[in-house]
Amino acid sequence: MFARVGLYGLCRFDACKERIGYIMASLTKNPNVNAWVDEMIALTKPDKVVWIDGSDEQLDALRDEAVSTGEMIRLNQEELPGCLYHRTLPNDVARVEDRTFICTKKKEDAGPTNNWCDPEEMYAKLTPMYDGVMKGRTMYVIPYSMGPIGSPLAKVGVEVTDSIYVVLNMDIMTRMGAKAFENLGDESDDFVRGLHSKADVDPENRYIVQFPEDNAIWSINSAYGGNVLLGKKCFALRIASFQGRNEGWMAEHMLILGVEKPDGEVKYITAAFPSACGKTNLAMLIPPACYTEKGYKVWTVGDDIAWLKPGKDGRLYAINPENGFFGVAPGTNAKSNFNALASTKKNAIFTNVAINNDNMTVWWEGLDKNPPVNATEWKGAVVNGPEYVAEGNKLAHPNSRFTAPAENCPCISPEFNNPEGVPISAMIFGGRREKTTPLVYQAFDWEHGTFIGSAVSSETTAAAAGAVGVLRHDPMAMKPFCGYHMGDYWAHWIEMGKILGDKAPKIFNVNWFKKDENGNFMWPGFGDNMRVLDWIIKRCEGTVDAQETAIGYLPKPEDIDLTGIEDEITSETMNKLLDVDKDLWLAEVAELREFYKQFGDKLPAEIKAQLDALEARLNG
Ligand code: OXD
Ligand code: MN
Repeated sequence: MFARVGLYGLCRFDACKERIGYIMASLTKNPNVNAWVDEMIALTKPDKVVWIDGSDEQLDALRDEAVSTGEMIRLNQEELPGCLYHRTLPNDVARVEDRTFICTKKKEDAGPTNNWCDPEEMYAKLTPMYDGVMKGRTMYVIPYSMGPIGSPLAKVGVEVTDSIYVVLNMDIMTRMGAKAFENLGDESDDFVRGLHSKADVDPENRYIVQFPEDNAIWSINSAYGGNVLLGKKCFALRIASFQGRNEGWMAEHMLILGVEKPDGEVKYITAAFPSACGKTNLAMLIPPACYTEKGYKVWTVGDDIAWLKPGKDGRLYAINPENGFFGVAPGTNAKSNFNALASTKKNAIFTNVAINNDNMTVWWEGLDKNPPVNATEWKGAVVNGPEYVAEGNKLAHPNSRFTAPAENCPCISPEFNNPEGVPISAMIFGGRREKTTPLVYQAFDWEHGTFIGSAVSSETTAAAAGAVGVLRHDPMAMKPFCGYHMGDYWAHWIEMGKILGDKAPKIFNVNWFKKDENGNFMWPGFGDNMRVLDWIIKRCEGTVDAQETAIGYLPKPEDIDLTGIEDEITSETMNKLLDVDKDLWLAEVAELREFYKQFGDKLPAEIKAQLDALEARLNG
């Protein structure tokens, strides 16, 4: 069934050699990889080990196996060719921040925003849990590259897992298979070691643990994407942010998009918003007619993660380390995000959405107004969709997901695979804020922009377990993802600004979610966000003026192009969207002062000075 099956000659553990009947031969001569995989085999004791070479033949066999065991369901192959469905346990539907740890030797290196445990203690706690956990199961050894193969910014990981779902998702989300070892070579030890077992999917013993000093990730008792696709949050953000600090680059929770102007020039922008605040939508935006008619176009480079490094010309360049999108399904429709929906039409995996049993297609809240009558809801019960919804139930879990190959995306950037990345002109921060934060404003300079990033807060969503709608601080949208002390992270940002000097991208803050006194959103969002991007680009080019306020540079109302939506956005609404309310901002300053206290001595003096300066300007 598999491409290469044979006796595994490299196993250095006699006990495991005896017990394991057959194992696929290792795909690499790299002794560091082989020694580590041997160690993981000895620990978890799988019945069988399969190295993932990434061939179609092998992946097809795995798909068939997952379908035959019921782990996955094959969807309508005419309407959704190559698409599969998977459902996780109801207790396992989101990232679990309270069970996510950064294990550095010194507690202060993890900082107050991370759960910390001494690495020795954590290894001692987890090792017995992994001991023999793969007995009766197959271990899949997944080599993968984060970033285009051959890119100087790319990095290699190896994940061992007992889940075919993980293998098939990693195939979409990363450059997976033997080719990843080409990047690593036969000697290097520079790869991230990821150990995953779904074990019993026991929430009480669920752990998502990063050991940044060991380049290692251990995840157990979960099968939900954000906890188990170890290339994504665990590696490309938590471990990579730690690596980036040591190596002079940045790993950020940011989308990357290119705006092509009528003259053909493309300006690249990154944006950091907390989970489920519309990064995928902004990354794939379709501009309103008044822009497309002039020849504007938006290209997607990434929707979730950016790795950024100064290039030879001194500018900041970004790659998307991922190869696909792990997007939130509910709310995605032809109007909100045509391109994301189009990306899910082939070779995609759907997790925890609803199934239309009549034609084996998928449905979620916000897809359209017609829930399927003969539906299977996300937990697996067959229900009458319209009645079920009318009773106030959700057919799809609010954090249900699609995993879709980037190459499916109609607006994927021609630079997506460029190993050098794309040069960044602007970086945007934002969150969901009903009040206080205006539609858009620009930082005075990089240091002020770093302060603005450190002050990001947002009303919570369903992407992480816990209450929804509560305001929480989420600096740079990295609170759940920064692999080291947040104060050191801000210092690294300030340091990067010094290196970039006047070539640094300009920094902005946006808020698509401001509400009026009746609780209605004032800004239409989605494609209309192009109007804000346009102002941002003009600011980068120095072709539009701004009003200097206490919080930064704000647009003059007439400089946001409202062609086609003048009726919706009256000048009164625009004034409210751009309002800077002194009292609300002074309350924000007081609240930030409290928030920063936890960082103690590690709060960079520059951030403190920015806060003081903001207060003085507000009072001035
Ligand atoms: C995600 C998240 O899945 O941020 O991207 O939670
Ligand atoms: Mn994310």
